[in-house]
Amino acid sequence: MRLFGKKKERDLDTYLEGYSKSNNSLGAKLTALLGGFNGIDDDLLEELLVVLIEADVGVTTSEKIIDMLKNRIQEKFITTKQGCIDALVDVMSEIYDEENVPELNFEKGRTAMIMMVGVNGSGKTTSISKLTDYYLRHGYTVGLIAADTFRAGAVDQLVRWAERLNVHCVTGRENADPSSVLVDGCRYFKENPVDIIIADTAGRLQNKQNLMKELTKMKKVVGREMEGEPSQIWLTIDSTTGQNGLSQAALFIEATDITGVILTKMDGTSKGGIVLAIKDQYNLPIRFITYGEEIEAITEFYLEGYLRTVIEEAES
Ligand SMILES: Nc1nc2c(ncn2[C@@H]2O[C@H](COP(=O)(O)OP(=O)(O)OP(=O)(O)O)[C@@H](O)[C@H]2O)c(=O)[nH]1
Ligand SMILES: [Mg+2]
Repeated sequence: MRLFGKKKERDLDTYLEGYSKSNNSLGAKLTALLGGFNGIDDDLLEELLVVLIEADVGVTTSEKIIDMLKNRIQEKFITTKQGCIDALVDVMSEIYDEENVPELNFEKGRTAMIMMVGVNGSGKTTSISKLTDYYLRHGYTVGLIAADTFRAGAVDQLVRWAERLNVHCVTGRENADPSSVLVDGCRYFKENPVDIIIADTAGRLQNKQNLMKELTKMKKVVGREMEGEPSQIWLTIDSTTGQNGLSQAALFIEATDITGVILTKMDGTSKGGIVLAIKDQYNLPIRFITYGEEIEAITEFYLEGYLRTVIEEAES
């Protein structure tokens, strides 16, 4: 089994603790299917395809996985349940292709910006507070910009978090142009530097043209103030909304240069397979998963942790 490349140095136990709180129904479904294992045949592969589709892997990616698995089984004369699981893990690793995911390169003493985008209620503001806490715990200084000027109460929500976490939050008036708040924020943090600025944005789903126009403008004004920024534009996707949520999120993917995904609400009815669909269909890495409303309920994503939770039960 190709478990796993470059991130071995991390503490896997701490990591898995986060995952164990996340729902694991791709794993549960695999366990159920492989529990009755009596040989590899077309029926098994057909049932496996259904399991993947039901677990939100998406039809295209699921079919690709089954094709790759079939080839591997033939090439390597695989006949056992363990052989089948190992081959499936290999195929899933190949689909996710973690080795080609660029490392995040935040540096202490140099300012970078993460701009958070995503549909209403997908978890942007909550994830920003979790990320702030996470990066503070890792020794970075953090500042916030409340550029969601659209929804009443959105600014207050972020300001309350900023107060709790003792970081500065730049705000604008309700209904102000979000780009002008971003400019104010960039200028404030030029005078009062932090390592990571995280900007909240409005999640309303306009038509694609408007969304594109607004996101393009936001990115441009930030770039004008701080060269090369925002270097990260992260999209929050509510993992409980499955393929439906994914197609809404796709509007944002088409509208701007998303660099990563925060997969939220993994403690809910999420089926987990969406990880593979997002990476395969949009070539976007999952940067973090969140799994609860508490501030600590966030963990950096990496493939080994994910695949272990998917396969561990099936192996036993
Ligand atoms: N169970 C659970 N709930 C979450 C998680 N992340 C966010 N939520 C909840 O989801 C709801 C929406 O989260 P927000 O962070 O306000 O979402 P948003 O994207 O900022 O929404 P808008 O500002 O309306 O665009 C809140 O009730 C959060 O508490 C999570 O990981 N698990
Ligand atoms: Mg919000």
